[in-house]
Amino acid sequence: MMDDLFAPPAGDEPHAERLAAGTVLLHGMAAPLAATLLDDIRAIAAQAPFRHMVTPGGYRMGVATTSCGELGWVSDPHGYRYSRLDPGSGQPWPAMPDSWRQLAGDAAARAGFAGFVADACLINRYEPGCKLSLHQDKDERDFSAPIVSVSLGLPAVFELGGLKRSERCARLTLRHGDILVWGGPDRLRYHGVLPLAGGEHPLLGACRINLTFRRAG
Ligand SMILES: O=C(O)CCC(=O)C(=O)O
Repeated sequence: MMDDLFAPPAGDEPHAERLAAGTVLLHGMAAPLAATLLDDIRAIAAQAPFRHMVTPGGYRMGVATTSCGELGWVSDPHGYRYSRLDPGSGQPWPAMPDSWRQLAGDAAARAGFAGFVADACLINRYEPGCKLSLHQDKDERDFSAPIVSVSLGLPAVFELGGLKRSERCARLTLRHGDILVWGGPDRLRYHGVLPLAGGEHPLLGACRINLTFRRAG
């Protein structure tokens, strides 16, 4: 892992906080790019609108999702999986902006995972009250690549558990511009998001958007 990780941030370097052997929180790293990310999200959602997917158990998800990249995450009564086509339109998912792939690769490298090239980005939109239950990200083909998760808008309380659902969760607040990276020994940690508290973010209003970059295929 990187020796300089705990050094005070120099210049524009984000402050990196190691939370576990393979988990690093990059405070505010995406904040300078937020306006561009939001423009891109609007363009992606114009092609592939946010929707509330249905879980294999038949529940409508409270979090609204869309995707970009070669693969998009989908859920329906047949299960969770990645698909090259948006089931809503039958068309390929919108391309992932190069700047997004770069940001995710830079964040992964800062966290000690050099060479990360995302092929999927799940875009989650939370409104106050929305939560994401504790789960593992295990629909990807290869677990050697980390997960890179960018938070925008209202703050959220993220639960970081262990490799078993029963393990106690740590709680951390993810704020606008934060990037959380987990991989290596932490790649299959359970995680989730507590119900989003109300509020008004200057850029996003009463909403939080999370971009989750993965190497899925
Ligand atoms: O919104 C978040 O911070 C986490 C998203 C997540 O866990 C997921 O998409 O699997």
